Amino acid sequence: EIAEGTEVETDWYNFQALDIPLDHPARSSVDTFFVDMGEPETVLLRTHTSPVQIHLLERGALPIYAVVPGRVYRRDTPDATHLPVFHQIEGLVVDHGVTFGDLAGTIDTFVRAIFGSNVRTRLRPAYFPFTEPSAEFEISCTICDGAGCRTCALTGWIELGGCGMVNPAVFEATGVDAEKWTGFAFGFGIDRLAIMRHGIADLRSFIENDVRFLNQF
Ligand code: 2NM
Repeated sequence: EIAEGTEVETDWYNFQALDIPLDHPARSSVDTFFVDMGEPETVLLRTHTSPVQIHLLERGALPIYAVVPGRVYRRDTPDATHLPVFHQIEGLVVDHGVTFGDLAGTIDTFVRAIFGSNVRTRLRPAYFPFTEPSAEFEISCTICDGAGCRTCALTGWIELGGCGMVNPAVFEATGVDAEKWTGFAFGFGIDRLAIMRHGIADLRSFIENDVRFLNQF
């Protein structure tokens, strides 16, 4: 399923149901665009596409095999690597007996389809409130093939996104029985992916509407 939600969300779907604590930095007005709708609920422009997954889980139609592409908003000053409006794609699988191995295989398959079958992937331990365990996934550097260069800061690896096994707290918040179902989720920025895939120097090229840029695609 390709799931699309709305760009305006409530605090519950964007933060609370994802187990993001009240004092988490992502919640601050430094990072989030709030929409002034008055009481009773805090309304905002979604900062990630994860609230769409909360709606999918709440719907209760299991199993779930979904990708969620869409526009997201964060209060960043535009520069070569940041735009206040950008795009993510996230994936969510919930079924009986879903494992971390299924997650690793899915990411590996996806990355090879985008970048070619020579590209290698690896997972590094990380922390997200909504997954446990969590990892960042990296690909072997598409510029130097892992040897180490300026693009990958001599490491041979480039971070693409985050992933993990859905935190049982998220199942609990959405009414899914965590004793019966397990799941994984992953997410990353599409704009950054496109930049690497096509060797684009500056994210702002995407929104300047220069036909010399656009005609290349
Ligand atoms: C990420 C990284 C890790 C994620 C988790 C969920 C949900 F709702 F199922 F819990 N949605 N998306 C997730 C997990 C997203 O993006 C960096």
